[in-house]
Amino acid sequence: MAPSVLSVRDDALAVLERLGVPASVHAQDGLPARSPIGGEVIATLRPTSRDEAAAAIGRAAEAFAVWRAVPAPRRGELVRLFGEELRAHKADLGRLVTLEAGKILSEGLGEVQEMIDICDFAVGLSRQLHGLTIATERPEHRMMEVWHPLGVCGVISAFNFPVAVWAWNAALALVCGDPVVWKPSEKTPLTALATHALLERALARFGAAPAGLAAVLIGGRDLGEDLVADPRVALVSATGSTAMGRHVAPKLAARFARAILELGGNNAAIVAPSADLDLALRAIAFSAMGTAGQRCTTLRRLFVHESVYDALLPRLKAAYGSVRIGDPRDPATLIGPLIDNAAADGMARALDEARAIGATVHGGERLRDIRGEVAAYVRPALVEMPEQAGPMRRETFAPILYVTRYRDLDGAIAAQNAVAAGLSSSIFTGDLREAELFVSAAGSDCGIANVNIGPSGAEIGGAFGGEKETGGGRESGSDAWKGYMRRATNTINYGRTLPLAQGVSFEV
Ligand code: UN1
Repeated sequence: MAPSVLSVRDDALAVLERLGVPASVHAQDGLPARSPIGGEVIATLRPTSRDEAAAAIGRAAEAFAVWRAVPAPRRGELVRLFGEELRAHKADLGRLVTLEAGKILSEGLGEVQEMIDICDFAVGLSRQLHGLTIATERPEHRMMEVWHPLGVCGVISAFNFPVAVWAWNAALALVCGDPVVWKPSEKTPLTALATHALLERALARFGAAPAGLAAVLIGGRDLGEDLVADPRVALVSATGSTAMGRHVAPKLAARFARAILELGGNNAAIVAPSADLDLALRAIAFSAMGTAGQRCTTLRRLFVHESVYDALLPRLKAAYGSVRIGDPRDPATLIGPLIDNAAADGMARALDEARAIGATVHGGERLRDIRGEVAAYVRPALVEMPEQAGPMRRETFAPILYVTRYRDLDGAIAAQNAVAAGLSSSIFTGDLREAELFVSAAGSDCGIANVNIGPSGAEIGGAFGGEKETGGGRESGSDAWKGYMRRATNTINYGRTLPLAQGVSFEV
């Protein structure tokens, strides 16, 4: 389908129809769903009322009583069918991600691939929700732990990964026996509805799932607040800003609900003297400029050893000056629009602040000739900083890469760790000692620490998340599934005596 033939709106409406999103979502006055490509309204959606949200949570709680008793491998079958739907509709859903979130086509498709991958992972996991058998100190006893479904899982997701991050949570939650109630970003409701429509197809093919097992709430912040406050929601997995996490975490803690928080990142890379500069250049370009700098894992700070600074910087500047920016539907484009004007304004403010403390800014200008005032296209900014200070110390959700020189690696690692967030990090080096130091306990303090690849683009097989103000939650691979289940320790006495632990004697 040639991008020039259809308007963004017609393109999106055709995709929505093919994906089976019911026409009833289109309302006269309601929430506008906009495309960042040209700022146009694609559809107007009827928001979910708070009563409807409460009812959806109630249905999910009822579904839990049924779903938790379905054998886990059977639950995996539902996720397998959902993965099949995603495979069959990858092109359409990927395109909708491009149209609604502004990602370039290959990243839109990549997002759906990430959903497929987590479904595959979860299907395998559905036969591996293992507990331990533990040596007991008492004769004729056996001690073991069992993992049980936890309850209704609320998912609050952000615009930048409008569907993949939900899938990381939902695929695991569903095999773990938990219903899922989803509050997507109000900036990306259409991809959420399309994903939900595909899940409904899988549910119909599965046949035996309880009604209310999965729901999507379309609307603003109040619906997220309701998920956080509702005692029937056992776990809330929330992705977004640290400010959002600071608001949500105490509310969940107050009712002892579980939280999985994936908040801000201020991710760094270190380029050491022995780095392969060709490789580092490509990794930096993708990590810092890809997705228009709007990934949680985007590279935002670069520490370059003084011996290679003058070799690397001109090449980086050339890459920043020549990267193709424009309509993300054009296969030649590498950088699409920012999500909205507010994002472009935030970027401009951060660059002004950097200039005021002596930085040299390359690029970073608003490109008003691409789609005028409504769409927010910018040239990514490469900012040479005299030292780590000012806006370099915080996350601005835009393509800004702050660069500074370093002399010794310990100092660079300390500087890397000296910010509030702790999501992702990397080092480019050919020196084994440097690489090992970086990934050691004395090295990067982030949840993700890479060697010779950039900080963004994590695979689903690893646990995803970070420390400090990133929130400490883990999603996706490894044993992140344990966050969606409750652990019971069982001790079973198959003898005829009652030995007490710790040698206590209590004869009555
Ligand atoms: C996010 O930016 O919210 O590592 C998630 C990555 C992706 C996920 C990012 N797999 O960049």
